[in-house]
Amino acid sequence: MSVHDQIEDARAQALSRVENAPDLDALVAIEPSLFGKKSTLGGLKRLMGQVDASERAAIGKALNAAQQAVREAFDSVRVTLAAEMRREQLETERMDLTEVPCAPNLGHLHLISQTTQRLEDVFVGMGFTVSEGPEAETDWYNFTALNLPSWHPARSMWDTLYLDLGSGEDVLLRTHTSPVQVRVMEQQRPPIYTVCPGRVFRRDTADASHLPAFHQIEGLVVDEGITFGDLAGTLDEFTAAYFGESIKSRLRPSFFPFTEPSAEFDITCTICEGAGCQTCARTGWIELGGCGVVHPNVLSNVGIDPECYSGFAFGFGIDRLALMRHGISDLRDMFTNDVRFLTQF
Ligand code: FA5
Repeated sequence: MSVHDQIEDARAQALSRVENAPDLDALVAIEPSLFGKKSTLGGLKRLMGQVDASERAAIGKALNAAQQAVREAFDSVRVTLAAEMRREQLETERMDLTEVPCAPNLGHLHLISQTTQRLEDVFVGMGFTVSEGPEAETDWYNFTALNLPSWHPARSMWDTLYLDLGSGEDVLLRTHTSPVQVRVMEQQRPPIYTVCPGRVFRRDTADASHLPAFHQIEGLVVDEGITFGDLAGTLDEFTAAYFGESIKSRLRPSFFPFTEPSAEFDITCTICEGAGCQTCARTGWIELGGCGVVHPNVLSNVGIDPECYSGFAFGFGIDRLALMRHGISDLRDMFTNDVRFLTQF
């Protein structure tokens, strides 16, 4: 075959490969084999040295023309394939912004809010109302009115965070929900049956069962002839309604300046089922709250006659209630905001 025929053949083959490239990626992949040194036309160029000198100019011209024709075809096909690819992309990746996806990834109430609502439901079902009070409190409501005058050593039971407001250490972040009791009794006369949920603050180091900012629900009953037996019965009812019949609870003698007698309310640790673990400090029990018969001094401080009325009060940790109900082993998990944890509830 003459050199001219070989050039023509190589040109036709190259053009055919260009025109039959199925997409842009395939076209770009064959580029080196069309124009590189190892391409057929490149190989023919290397034969130029062996061609008769009289023919060299004509063959060189034919080779250049063939290469140029292949390059022009290549560039034109590349533009067409790129436009095609862009059109396909626009078609497949098109977003219809006029339509809202049918299952948007909605958030939901935090476990603590859900728990608070459930607790409120349980107590409302038992005839209680729901009351609220401020998180920044005065010394009077958080301590003094609760039978804890400034010199009382039991103030050290609560590691208090004071706010740089008012005079001296008068304004603080409430250390418990008990100040709401005082506010309710100031505004309402007995009979009082109320629960007061809310956030409280202490200088406590965070661990599996402690947080520096946590939640409590306070309960307060003031009426004629209320006794410790009413308290015990109410807590039994509550435990069965909230945890189910299988969970055991107990009352342990304790001390709170605003109740007399006072008790600590514990339930079987649901993590280890009583065997002892890190969450229950190896005791098998978890302390959920304190309770007792309202001290006569507290009633007198708000102008309720302790000779006519008596009452009981309790204050439970909501975070610990949620921990026990859902078998969570570490309170800190609730507030690290890991979506994998939060979406489970
Ligand atoms: C009180 O705060 C009393 N006001 C409770 C009370 C109310 C007693 C009415 C009598 C009458 P105490 O400091 O024990 O008590 O806290 C009550 C509950 O809050 C604890 O049992 C526990 O469940 C929870 N709690 C206490 N500290 C923390 C903390 N750092 N993190 C999470 N929960 C806590």
